[in-house]
Amino acid sequence: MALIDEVTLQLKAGDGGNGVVRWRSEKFKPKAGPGGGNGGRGGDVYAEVVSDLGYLDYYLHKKSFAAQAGDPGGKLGMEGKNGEDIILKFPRGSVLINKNTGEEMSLDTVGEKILLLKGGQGGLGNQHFKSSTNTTPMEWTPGKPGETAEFFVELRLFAEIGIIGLPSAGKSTLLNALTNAKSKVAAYHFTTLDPHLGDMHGHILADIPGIIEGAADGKGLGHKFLKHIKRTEVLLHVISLESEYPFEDYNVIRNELAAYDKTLLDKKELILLSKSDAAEAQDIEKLKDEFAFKVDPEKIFVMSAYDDESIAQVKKELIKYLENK
Ligand SMILES: Nc1nc2c(ncn2[C@@H]2O[C@H](COP(=O)(O)OP(=O)(O)O)[C@@H](O)[C@H]2O)c(=O)[nH]1
Ligand SMILES: [Mg+2]
Repeated sequence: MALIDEVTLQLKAGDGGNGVVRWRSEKFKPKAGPGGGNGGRGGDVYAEVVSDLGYLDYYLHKKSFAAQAGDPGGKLGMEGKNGEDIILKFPRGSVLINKNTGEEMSLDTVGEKILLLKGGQGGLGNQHFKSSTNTTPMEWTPGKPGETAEFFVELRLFAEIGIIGLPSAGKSTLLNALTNAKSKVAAYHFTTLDPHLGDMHGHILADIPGIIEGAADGKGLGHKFLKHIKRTEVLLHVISLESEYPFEDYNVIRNELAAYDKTLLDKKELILLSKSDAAEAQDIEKLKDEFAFKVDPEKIFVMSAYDDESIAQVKKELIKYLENK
């Protein structure tokens, strides 16, 4: 599932129906009195917050939506039917900006419904204008137009953990192992063109691909992804034990973070040494000791995607860490 993280939508609430001029009729008296009804109200446009983080995909092809207009008034004083509302769904974590008014709304609570645009009032029919001095009113008013606006929607990832590391370190594999996500895994670089999210018992993890040497200067797709990291609380740095120089790999990524934004280095940092099946136990211990100069030992994890027990262990430790931090 590719995650679409921003979209611009053209939205319109329904116009109010027009008021009308109608006459009640009696025998031999065609204009027995005014009977033109008021127009119906136009439908409103609402946003509803859903938990499906991939929901912005829905707006990939259709970007303009309009609520129904109100019907014109009827005869015998009948009011026109109101237009139907439309409800557009957006994932939790979306921020909607009404580009006409500048108003910004954060959609944070699943199930919440927010009014985006109000439908127009219906116009008045000639019956409304009847009075003792005006028994055959010809007046009517048109319905008011529904509000219309362009909305910029941005999904701000509320991932608690951003998974970072060099290409092929095993980030996607880790995300898939720990969560319900189905991130593409492959033996070549840049398989992941969008950040992928997964849910680990209520904790959202994001696979942040594309950080390579030079990413902060716009090399590769790095920039696009670095901005996502700003929003995550904890960085889980994946380092492959297959690598000849794991410590250098670590520094390459740390340097890119710093070059992009120094404050990224202040984020809570966890280290995961991946592909433990590809290394000797004593080498792993040695490396752990080296990393212990940088990070608390209890924040260094070791895992092999081929070892279910190590996956379960990492999952348990991560959840414990997240719940106590
Ligand atoms: N031997 C071994 N290979 C792994 C392990 N985890 C991932 N890989 C392989 O490493 C390659 C890159 O993994 P991927 O998850 O796509 O890395 P990413 O680029 O960081 O997302 C793939 O061929 C995976 O099958 C592991 O624990 N052990
Ligand atoms: Mg990947």
